[in-house]
Amino acid sequence: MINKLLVKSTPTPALTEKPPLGMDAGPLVEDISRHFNYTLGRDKSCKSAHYSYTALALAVRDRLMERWKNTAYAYEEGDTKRAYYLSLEFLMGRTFGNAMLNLGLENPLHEALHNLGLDLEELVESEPDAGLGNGGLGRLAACFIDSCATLQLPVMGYGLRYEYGMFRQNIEDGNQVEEPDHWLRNGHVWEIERPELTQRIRFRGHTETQEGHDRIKRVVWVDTHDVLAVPFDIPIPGYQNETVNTLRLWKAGATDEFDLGEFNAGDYAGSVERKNKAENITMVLYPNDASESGKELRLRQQYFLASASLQDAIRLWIRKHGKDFSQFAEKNCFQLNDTHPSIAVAELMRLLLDEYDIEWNEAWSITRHTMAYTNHTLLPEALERWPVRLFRQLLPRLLEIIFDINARFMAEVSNRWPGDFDRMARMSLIEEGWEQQVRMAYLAIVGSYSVNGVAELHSDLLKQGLFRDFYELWPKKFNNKTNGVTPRRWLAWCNPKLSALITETIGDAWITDLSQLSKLAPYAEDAKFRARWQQIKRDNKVRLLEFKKIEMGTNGASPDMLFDVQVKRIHEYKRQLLNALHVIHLYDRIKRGDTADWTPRCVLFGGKAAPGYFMAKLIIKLINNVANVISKDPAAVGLLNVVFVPNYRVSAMEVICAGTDLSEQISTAGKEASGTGNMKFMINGAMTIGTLDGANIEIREEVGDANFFLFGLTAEEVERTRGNYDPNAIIAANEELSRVMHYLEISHFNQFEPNIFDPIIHSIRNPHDPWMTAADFGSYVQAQRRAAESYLDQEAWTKMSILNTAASGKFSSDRTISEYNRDIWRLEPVCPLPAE
Ligand code: 26Q
Repeated sequence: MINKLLVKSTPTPALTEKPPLGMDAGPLVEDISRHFNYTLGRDKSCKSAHYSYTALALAVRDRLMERWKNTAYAYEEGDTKRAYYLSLEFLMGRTFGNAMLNLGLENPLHEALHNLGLDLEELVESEPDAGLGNGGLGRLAACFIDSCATLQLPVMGYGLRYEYGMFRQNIEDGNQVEEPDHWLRNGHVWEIERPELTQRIRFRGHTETQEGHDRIKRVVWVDTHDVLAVPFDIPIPGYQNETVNTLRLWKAGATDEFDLGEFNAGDYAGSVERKNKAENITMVLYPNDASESGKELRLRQQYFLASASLQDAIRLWIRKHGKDFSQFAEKNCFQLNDTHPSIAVAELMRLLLDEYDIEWNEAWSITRHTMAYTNHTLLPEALERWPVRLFRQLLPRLLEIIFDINARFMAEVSNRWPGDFDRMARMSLIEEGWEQQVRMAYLAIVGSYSVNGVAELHSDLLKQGLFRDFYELWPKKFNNKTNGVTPRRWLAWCNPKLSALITETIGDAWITDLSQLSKLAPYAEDAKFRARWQQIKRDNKVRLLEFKKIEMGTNGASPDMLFDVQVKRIHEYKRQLLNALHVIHLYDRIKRGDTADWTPRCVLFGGKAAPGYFMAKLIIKLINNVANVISKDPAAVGLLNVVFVPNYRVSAMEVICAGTDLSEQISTAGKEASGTGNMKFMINGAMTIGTLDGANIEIREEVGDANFFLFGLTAEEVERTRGNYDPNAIIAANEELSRVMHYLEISHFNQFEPNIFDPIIHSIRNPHDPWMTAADFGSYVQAQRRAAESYLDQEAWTKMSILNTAASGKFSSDRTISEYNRDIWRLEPVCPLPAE
């Protein structure tokens, strides 16, 4: 039934043999117009850029197909080990520019579009972002699969094809208003549906023990409510290397049984309802970047992804090796992007035990040698837990397996620490309490052979804190993989002018070996080179101002101002509030006339708040109100410009990071696992103002402390200060902070909205403020002063900018992925046959 869409007749050579497609302007022109006229059926009356874009994208997609197939054949024939990146999020942004760059089609396409009288930029802009992620973790997955393809590693991404991605953010009256992001409305040219690879996913029902013909007792999971998982494949081209990997996204659909059974029984509405319920699973991305507790639909999504992906990987295995799993662990690895897909540990056990008749010890050994887990958070409250009650209802067989895993694990703990019952309770996969909960991080750790953090500090803190007991038990499991970002999107594509200058100066090897950027360092001393570097930054600032104008119609900033930028999800620990307090302080200085040697500044904020996160939304409102008051005050004109850019997203960052002078990385130390925006800014020549948190530490290490504006308590000092933190004393002792608080307390920014910012005032004055905003205000303001003064010496600033880019090589995701491969996956690179 699942396979009814399979084409029965075997493709003939006549069907599959085709001449290679030309990579020059001529054949491109032909194909673009063929797609426009015939595939899409448009004519000269069609005015919408969308169809021109689609025709263009189809012509480029055609040129990926041959390479895509050849890559698949090479993996299949090579029979080498493969890795699968399981993630609930892939924040891909736009695809076209990246495909064009990686295929080496930039020049011929420019020519082709010129001949067709089309404007490339307009077409590029008409592609909607694929916003299938919240922020850092989802964008990291996107950078990683780009690097895997560039390194020619046999890695497939598995994710969900949400109908609605990250919501669109409007700002109304200073408040965030969410709008659904129906990104698939006009079709998605980059995906290929593969109904023939559909998988069946089971939910609910109950388990029974049955005796088979062979007299062996087996657990069966019966009376289930099944849902189909249909894969949609997206090509992931490597950089000019013939490899095209696959991102496989699952869409949920109803099985036919629903319709038939209930329809015939006369329950039409009931059957449609069930169909909806099935399709709901991949309807929408959860817009929280910390866990959303207890939501059944979210658990359904997680299991749906894990089960479909594992069944698919096993299908690939069986096609080649039959049902012999003895080599499975040596040839397969599943990298779990946080705990979100960690139910995969129990699901692989279920498949091996119940579907393939493997006994427990062997199944467990296979599982433990196949799974690897990456942690992305240090906030204990963000560790995923699911109520046992919900698990029992939705996934009864998986709960049994988790209990079995736990029983054996508890025996192991008690063996190692006899009589240490506290430790057993601490380490149990099941948290006791008024409601039992499954601790997903512990399931992931117990079921994996590798556990990694995403920056040195983060990995160390995991070992000392959150996962200490597990580290004592299995020290060798724990490792660090400092994050990185792809230099293709985050320099070559988003900053064409700087890329051209770099290539002219040191050649183009940096595109696949970012450490080459260190060759730029000597040029920091070259005045002519500096002048060109500075001019490019200025051009990029002009481009950013244009973008800002298009997005929000405002003005008032000039490209000569210091562009001071904080764009990321809105979170208390990321301390946008601290930045806002500094802005108020600058405004206060202007009002007091303390503007000698002033550095004109444009402070740009952007980011989305989780729709249910009250404080984050209030911080957005505060920033907008402050921006509004400042923009209306003639005293601030030319000195200070504050903007909140609505609907921050991947394609916005491409413009923003190229035009930034100062990158704000100001989280409370010990809270930001890594950060990756910090790396994008650095690569594009921004200076960082930041705390010793996440990857900031490594950024500073690479660039040297003279080229980094450091401030704030260390992670250790933060923890030591807790318990005797007295923000009110700090405020009283700091005149500048007192004045800032005064502005807030007299409602200067909310004159007609009484008391709305009281919760913010209280949070700053609260001795239990976990983010210790007041503690770092003084040193933050000093660091900002140093930055402002440095900026006045444009020659010195430009030197630092060059040195930042030159020192950013470490932060390529190619380096990160090479380390994942060296230490965790151990895959051989595979070269596909070249397309003719
Ligand atoms: C979990 C359960 C239910 C609903 C939502 C979630 C959920 C979704 C997304 C929990 C967390 C996230 C995202 C986390 C995230 O983006 N973390 C960031 O990961 C980056 C890549 O490693 C780091 O650089 C950042 O420091 C980290 O905050």
